[in-house]
Amino acid sequence: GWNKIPVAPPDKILGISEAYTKDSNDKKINLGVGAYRDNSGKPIIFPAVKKAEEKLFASETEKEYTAIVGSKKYQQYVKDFIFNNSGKDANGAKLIADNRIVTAQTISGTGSLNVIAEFLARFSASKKLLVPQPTWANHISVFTAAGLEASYYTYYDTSANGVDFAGLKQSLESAEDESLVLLHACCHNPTGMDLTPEQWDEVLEIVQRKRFFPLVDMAYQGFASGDPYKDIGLIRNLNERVAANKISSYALCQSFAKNMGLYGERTGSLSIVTESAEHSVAIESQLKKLIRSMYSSPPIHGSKIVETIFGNPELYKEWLSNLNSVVSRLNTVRQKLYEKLDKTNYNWDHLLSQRGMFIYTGLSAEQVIELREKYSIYATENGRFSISGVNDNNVDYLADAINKVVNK
Ligand code: PLP
Ligand code: TYF
Repeated sequence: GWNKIPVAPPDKILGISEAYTKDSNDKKINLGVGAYRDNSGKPIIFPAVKKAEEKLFASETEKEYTAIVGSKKYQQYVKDFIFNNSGKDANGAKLIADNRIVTAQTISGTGSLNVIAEFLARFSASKKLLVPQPTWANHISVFTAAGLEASYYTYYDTSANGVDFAGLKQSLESAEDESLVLLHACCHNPTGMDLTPEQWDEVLEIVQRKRFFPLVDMAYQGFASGDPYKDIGLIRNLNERVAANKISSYALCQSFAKNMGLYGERTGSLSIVTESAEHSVAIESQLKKLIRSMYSSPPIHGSKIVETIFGNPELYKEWLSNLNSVVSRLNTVRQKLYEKLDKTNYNWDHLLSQRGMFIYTGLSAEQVIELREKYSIYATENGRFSISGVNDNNVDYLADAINKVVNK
């Protein structure tokens, strides 16, 4: 009977928001979930998105289902955006022209990860997936639910607050050939620490030699540099290797949640770069079969916003500028917090090398709990702080609390 169902623990990230909501302290700060807040602490709608919605409201005459893999228009815009780098990636452009990229609109990034996980569980010879230590906790949940076996490769050195590149290479070298390997395209979640282009090149040499299947997760395109086209170095490098027949195929899970602020619209994509146009036909047919039984077809409002923005040069420019402002504020806040932190007993330099929505403080779980219990500052116990929750009104309170907890 149902009375035997155990209570599942709350999600580690979303559980933080629930606890925050219940706190009555008016100084409380939510640094849990990675969702953008402006300088007054409020969520925003990108002005370009609002304008696209106005256009849609005026012109839409139906709410029919879209195709199982989304509209052709959406797929083309996404392919051009990511793989052709809007005309600047000749290798990617050729892959598109040769019908070697299958793209499906998915239920945001998480939905994309689910579809590829189910696909790999059915069709990949290897079920072994290597993920960075640490990674987004939901990666493990999604992949293991689909029946893949996730194991960690070294990524971060917590004592040095930086990437452990020697350890990373060594652990990839010692993994089984032909494994699946998850790579964060930029703004690694939770650490905010990315590899340099030279380091990516070394990693892809190993990936290539060991015939790993790269699975790229790109949830923060644009948040590393402020320009989405500058954040796809990994993809350009992969395309170059695919064009040279050194890597045969790879997959990319992408999301417009953060870089267009479409969070709840659940708008993203899955792309599989294939070995040939014939493979593409078979792979797309299998994706359709999978998606049909999972959720039949994706939601249309978010993808129409994307189509409207990409199809209108003015809105498109405005979107890029909206995104740039968001990223600038995050960088300003990062800098301000850094300046207010006491460096006598703790070196905070790593904050300045981290990019994206998070700072990975290096604080212990005990220190995070103390911040929560004494100061009503909410963050996940791995010491990841979502810095969009920081603003001019609370940065002093936050820095002061951290200084007290660190120096006690
Ligand atoms: N992957 C990573 C690393 C993320 O941090 C997120 C969201 O925070 C996602 C994927 C997917 O997010 P969404 O499903 O909202 O697109
Ligand atoms: O903060 C994070 O890392 C994410 C954010 O449906 C998130 O977990 C929240 C809800 C969701 C997808 C991602």
